[in-house]
Amino acid sequence: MVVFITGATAGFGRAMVKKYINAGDTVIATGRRKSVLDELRLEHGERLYPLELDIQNKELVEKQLSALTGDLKNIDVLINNAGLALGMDSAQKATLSDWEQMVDTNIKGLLYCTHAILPGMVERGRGHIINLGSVAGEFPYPSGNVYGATKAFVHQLSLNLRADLLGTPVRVTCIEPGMCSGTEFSAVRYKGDQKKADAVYAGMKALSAEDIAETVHWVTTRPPHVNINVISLMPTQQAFGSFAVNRT
Ligand code: NDP
Ligand code: 8X3
Repeated sequence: MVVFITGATAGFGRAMVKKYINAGDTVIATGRRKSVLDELRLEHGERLYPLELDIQNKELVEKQLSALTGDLKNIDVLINNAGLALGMDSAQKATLSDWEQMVDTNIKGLLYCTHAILPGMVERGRGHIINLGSVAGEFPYPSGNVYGATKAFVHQLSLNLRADLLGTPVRVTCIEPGMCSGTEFSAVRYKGDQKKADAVYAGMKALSAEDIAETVHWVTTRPPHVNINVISLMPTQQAFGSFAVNRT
């Protein structure tokens, strides 16, 4: 299979690269950090095709995707994984540029990649799109505001793609994890404050990037007649709380 992974330079994406390469697949690994992509190429060899890509840039996504040649054009699996949370402020205190970057990456970037790759999947009569949502797209929490909303978009888009793709063999799955440590997610959210980032996972065993890679790989290796719509997964040590009440 040819597997196209956004956000392959860290966290889930990097673990997925390893999983698919070890399974014998060809991986197009994308991200903004060229130095990390070069490292990945050295580590994994010629079945790893590095592609420097900022998914917020519509023209660049279209250009890079249309420049793929040979077998690399025939993408079997698109993993829309790149994404981020920025800031942990309540909505009334949040920074507008943080909101914009989350929308531009988690929503618009995902759409640019999907728009560029999906028609070819339908034409070739095979393909699978994996979208990385989050439990934050289903369950609201304080300061989750725009991040959670972008992931709610990812959830609904995934289901709506299924509706449009009925009658084609192309499959769509939304993977919605809870807390996952060992990635750059919280350091990015806290803008480099590693102490705050580490505190998020203190005293509990979170999911790992390998857990997510394993899940994604399992989803994409089901027989062609099976479409897993949504998988929501959490650490055993994470669950739901009660409604908040402001008593006066
Ligand atoms: P990381 O921060 O470790 O990795 C994010 C990846 O996205 C990096 O490879 C980064 O690469 C890439 N990326 C960010 N912005 C862009 C951009 N504009 N263009 C291209 N690539 C970009 O995060 P995780 O691995 O933890 O998270 C992966 C996905 O899973 C995200 O969508 C996240 O929202 C979601 N998720 C994470 C959870 C968690 O607890 N960790 C839980 C639930 C969902 P580079 O900087 O090189 O561009
Ligand atoms: C990341 C999981 O719980 O930090 O999407 O929102 S959470």
